[in-house]
Amino acid sequence: MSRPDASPLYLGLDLSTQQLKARSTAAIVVDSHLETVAQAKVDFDGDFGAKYAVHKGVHARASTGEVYAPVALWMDSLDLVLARLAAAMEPLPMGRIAGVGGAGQQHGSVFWSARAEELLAALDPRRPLAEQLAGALAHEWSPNWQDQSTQRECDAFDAALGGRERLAAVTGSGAHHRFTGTQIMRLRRVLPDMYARTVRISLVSSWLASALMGAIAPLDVADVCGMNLWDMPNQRYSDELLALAAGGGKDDAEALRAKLGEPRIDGGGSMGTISPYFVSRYGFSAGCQVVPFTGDNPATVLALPLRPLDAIVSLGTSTTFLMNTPAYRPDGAYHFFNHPTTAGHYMFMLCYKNGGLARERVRDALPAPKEQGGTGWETFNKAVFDTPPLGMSRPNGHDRAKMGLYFPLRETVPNLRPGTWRFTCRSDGSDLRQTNDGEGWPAETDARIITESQALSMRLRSQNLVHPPRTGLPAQPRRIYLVGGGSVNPAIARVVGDVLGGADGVYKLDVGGSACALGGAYKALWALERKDGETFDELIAGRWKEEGSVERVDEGFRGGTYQRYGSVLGAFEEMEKRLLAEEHEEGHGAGRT
Ligand code: XUL
Repeated sequence: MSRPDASPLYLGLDLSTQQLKARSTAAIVVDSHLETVAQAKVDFDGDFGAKYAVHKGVHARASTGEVYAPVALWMDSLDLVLARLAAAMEPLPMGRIAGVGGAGQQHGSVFWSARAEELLAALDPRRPLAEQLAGALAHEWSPNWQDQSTQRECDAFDAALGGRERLAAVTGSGAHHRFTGTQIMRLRRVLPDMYARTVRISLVSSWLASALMGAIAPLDVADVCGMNLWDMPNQRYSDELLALAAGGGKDDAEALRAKLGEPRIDGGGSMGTISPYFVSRYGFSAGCQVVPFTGDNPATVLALPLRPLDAIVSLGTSTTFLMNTPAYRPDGAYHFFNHPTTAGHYMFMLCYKNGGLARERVRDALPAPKEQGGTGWETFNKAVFDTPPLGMSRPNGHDRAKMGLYFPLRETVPNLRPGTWRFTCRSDGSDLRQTNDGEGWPAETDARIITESQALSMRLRSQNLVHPPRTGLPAQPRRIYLVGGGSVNPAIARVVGDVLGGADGVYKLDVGGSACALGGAYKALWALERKDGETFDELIAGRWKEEGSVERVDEGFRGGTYQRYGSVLGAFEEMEKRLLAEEHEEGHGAGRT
């Protein structure tokens, strides 16, 4: 009789609002060879919409800009996703799961009461979490990353150290509505009793780890950087910023430091074993380890062996550009976080508001083909392929390069009001001019220009982080991985390759439902199986099978074309500067996202 397989399995959980379509909790179990053996999912609206009256997993209050989620919904989701997972694992026992890792939406926070530790430690496996942990919360809501209620606090944060760029130099980001420091500062102002009752504050990632451990888990090394409170160059909380969020005084700052607790600097290893609640209720083994959980974006860079010089472009409703880099070059328009696993490395992130939605608007404005009722992506893609780079039919003649900004929503990168602007310049980037309304170009040209301009913005902001991948090549990423809804679009893949290059090509990353849950599972594997000094990338690269995980969708770097875009990069930056200056003069530059 053959002995049952007892080799270890690793579970990754994701609690976020940004999964491809669903706002959900996802669970993925992998084996030591990175093969997925089981998956389960809970949909916040579909499974709990009636009980919690949430829309896309949250409540929104238009009058204040607040967006927040009921923490009890996450407790119910955790119970349900594990029940579904245990069923999906059959006939494999949950007891083979050696480690749990995972991800939570960034910036969101949970405010614990004085009874938290006691209630977490005494969970009764016969009753659901939500029934037992209500008293563990000082605030039943968690501010969500889509919240916009903290303008006043953002202004204070940006001013605190002598300007937004200085704040970015210290914390890796300028002030943002969603960042936890500004959220804590506001909640202290509007709910002072709640703040006073709060004994500990978790981020969503450490909240999830806490629930699983039955004890409050430390904040994670990458996620702690999404608060505007962590001093990146010195790798400690900023005393000034703690004091600002906490109410001014030194004692207030110390009280907030105690509520947050010191983060765990090692992204690997174990934080402790899983709580007996999950052992009795779902069949986990008592020795199952909980590893540090991280933010959903940091977890995404762990869904594959992402080397320095590789980039991920996530093409959803919004666009996110992620890189693993040893360089720290902060700027008020983007983000640097500590890398979730590799000390001395950073995760660079650009977060655009206007991505897929803006492209859809351009698509819908295209003349509809006669045989169809409306315009689809085929029409958009044909227009992209039929239009030459920068819309220049005769690049060496008198044709001018075309570029534009298409922002249905107020953008963060750069911080510019909604609008559509079209510009042209000479092929060497000189003589930049705005086209007047009505004398622009045909709608078909917009399809190419919006796609290029979105990529040009990413190239502009990442240019100082890349170097030549091989002698003889210009500085550029080595590989570019596309994820999200837009990653299946061949025209976007082509333009990404044209503009951003990618010496080893452009790839579509196919990680199933949740890149973050997968990243969490890989992180658990690395955290528990790493040898002395073995990095995440080394361990995962050794076991990763490209086949089935990625598909090459474009050759990437094309000599000549790549340089042509390089020639107009300065003009692109100048276009943004002019529009920012215009907005400043008109005096409506107050918004921020
Ligand atoms: C990143 C951000 C979002 C959330 C989504 O700064 O706010 O991507 O992490 O869950």
